[in-house]
Amino acid sequence: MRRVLVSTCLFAAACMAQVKGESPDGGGEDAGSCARIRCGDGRECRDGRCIPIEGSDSGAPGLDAGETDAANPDRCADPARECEARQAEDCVSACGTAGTRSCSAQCTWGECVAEEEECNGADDDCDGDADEDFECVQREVAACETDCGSEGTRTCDPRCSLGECVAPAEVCNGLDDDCDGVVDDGFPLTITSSFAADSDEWRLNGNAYRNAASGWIVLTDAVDGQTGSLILARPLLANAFVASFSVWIGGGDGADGLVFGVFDVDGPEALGGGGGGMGAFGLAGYGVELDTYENPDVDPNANHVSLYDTGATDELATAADVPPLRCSCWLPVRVELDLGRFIVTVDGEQVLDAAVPDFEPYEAYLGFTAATGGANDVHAIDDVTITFDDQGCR
Ligand SMILES: [Ca+2]
Ligand SMILES: [Ca+2]
Ligand SMILES: [Ca+2]
Ligand SMILES: [Ca+2]
Repeated sequence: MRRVLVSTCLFAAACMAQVKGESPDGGGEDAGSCARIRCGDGRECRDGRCIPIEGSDSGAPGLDAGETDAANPDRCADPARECEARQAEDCVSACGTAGTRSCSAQCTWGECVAEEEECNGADDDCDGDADEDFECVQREVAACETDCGSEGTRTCDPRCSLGECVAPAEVCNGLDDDCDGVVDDGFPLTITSSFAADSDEWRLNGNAYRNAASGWIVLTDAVDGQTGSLILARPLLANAFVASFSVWIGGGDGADGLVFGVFDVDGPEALGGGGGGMGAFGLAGYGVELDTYENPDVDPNANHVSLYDTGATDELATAADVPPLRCSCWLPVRVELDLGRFIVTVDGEQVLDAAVPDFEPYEAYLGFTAATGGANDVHAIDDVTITFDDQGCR
């Protein structure tokens, strides 16, 4: 009964008086009730206030008795009004961010007000700048100068605080980019050769040739008086490396042996003296010999490994008890150089660990030499891998 009355005489004070059963002249405690305005959708006027109708889902704040009424009764009473006074709602701001708008006293929506700036990489408050109230724009990366003067990068963290200036990776430019105190360092290099095809990476000298059918390098055949070498075509800094390769020695009557050299020479045409010189004699530098012929007064036996000065042929260290070198098989050999210290492994067995006194790294031509004399063997090389930790800019 009450709702029927409200719906048929919405805006008249007299009608409200009917509802409340009081005098239609608007006097007494009824004065200023919500009878003169229309409560919003889902609301009804009760005891002078607009309150939600029971069961309605409208939560919009309403209008107290006497408000808006005086300010603009016509507009707020208009069924086409935009909103209820004091109402507020979410909206999309002019720059597309979330905002809020409030209903004016004239029951029209006010401007959508953007939220305050937050640290989120976006321009929340529509002033054209993102995260301008913070130290930096979230996750933005900016250039900075590192402690060593190179150009680094600095990333704005999730809390809009500037992170550390991070140095870049080292590049070849004559500068210490990564601030480790060394210019143009940290360039590893690996050389891998299977000799399956001709390559300019290595130079063949003397009697050496590539066995094209089999894909390996023959330094000497089992023929007396041969000398051959296989030398990397470019010089590399002999500082620290690991070289692994396979050697094949046999097929003849046993001479003279094979050398892995770190030659301090002018070019890849290096080829030293034959016979007991094993193709390395006279070439400056250091080498590891696999010696298969006992030269009287010089060698301990016909199956030994030595570290020696190839220029002076002085043996610096010798291992006389080593696996058979003339096995007519592919024998794996590993030579590790670490600033003058040579560690040699033959067929999985470490045979030598010796240092060159006062070693200083030098630009070296790495390679292999071998020779025959009055006796001979096939000396062959295959599957070479040489790994350097750091070769600088090359
Ligand atoms: Ca902003
Ligand atoms: Ca922001
Ligand atoms: Ca550096
Ligand atoms: Ca650099």
